[in-house]
Amino acid sequence: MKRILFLLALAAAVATVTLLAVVQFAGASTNSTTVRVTAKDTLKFVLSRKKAPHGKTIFKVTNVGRLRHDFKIAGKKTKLLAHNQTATLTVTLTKGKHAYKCTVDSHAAAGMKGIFTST
Ligand SMILES: [Cu+2]
Repeated sequence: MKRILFLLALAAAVATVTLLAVVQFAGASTNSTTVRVTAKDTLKFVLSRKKAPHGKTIFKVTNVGRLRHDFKIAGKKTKLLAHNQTATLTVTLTKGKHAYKCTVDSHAAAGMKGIFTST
């Protein structure tokens, strides 16, 4: 009887360790991707990458232009950026295509927009 209890305790301990390992592994999969975005007065954005694994995505947006620009994606946007200012925008993106744009005046209509793909 004692032997059976010991085996049950051992099984429970193994199950606990396995569960902890699985939880840790799941935690490791919440990695994020950083995308560098450059806003230019040619009314274009240049992105360091146009796709990334879905999930937490960090856009580091720098305005190298003289005009003011912002960056909007997935319902979130940066503050209005003056020359050489940088802002960080963290969004959680679902699998699929996400439109981004500058919301200043008619910048988007002039070309300051694009599609970011989450895989
Ligand atoms: Cu703009």
